Amino acid sequence: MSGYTLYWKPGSGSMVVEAALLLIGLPFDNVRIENTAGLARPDFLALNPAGKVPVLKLACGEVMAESVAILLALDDLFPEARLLPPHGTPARHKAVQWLVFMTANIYPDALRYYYPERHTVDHGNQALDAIKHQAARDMDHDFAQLAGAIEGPFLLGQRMTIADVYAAMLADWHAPAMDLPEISELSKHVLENPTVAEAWRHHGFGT
Ligand SMILES: N[C@@H](CCC(=O)N[C@@H](CS)C(=O)NCC(=O)O)C(=O)O
Repeated sequence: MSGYTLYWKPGSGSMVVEAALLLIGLPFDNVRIENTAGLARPDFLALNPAGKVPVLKLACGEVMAESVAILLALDDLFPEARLLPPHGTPARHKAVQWLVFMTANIYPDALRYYYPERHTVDHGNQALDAIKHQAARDMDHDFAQLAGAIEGPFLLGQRMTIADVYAAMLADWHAPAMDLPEISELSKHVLENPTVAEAWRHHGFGT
């Protein structure tokens, strides 16, 4: 084994980290966490006090959380896998810009949509529906911006990067995004990659 360990949960954002590890060709151990109770256990909180996946333990023993930070670290460590374009290029800057956009906007919007009760002290149906409604509207707005930046079929044109896998993952959480031709085309091309498709299936996406 390479000494890498991925802590993951089905249906979660750990999918993109698993896809990155597979694209690099790096063997890794899996620690599957079933539910929120598993994320709240002291041994997991010792790894990530936020109680969230993905978490990746690196070979040197370093433990990382935050999906985009993990992807950037993997790209630094394994540049030959070309998860992202080379440092110092406009293409890389664009990919990183949109990765940050997605993790800072679409990902939290999706969490608000799926877990509205975590975002209000009022757990009445009306309050929860209002949160979900606004989160869905925000995702529509965010995906429209992302779609406008896609060169086609991938964000940067002909070559897939890990930013495309990230976008496809988030689009799977928000079905209306697929009404945008740029997003549905990107997702279709991402899933044509058998390595990404393996992580997708393993995480129970698209079911
Ligand atoms: N900003 C974090 C968000 C991670 C996150 O919120 N992960 C979710 C799963 S998609 C989680 O673990 N939530 C805790 C829970 O389900 O209780 C990242 O990009 O890694």
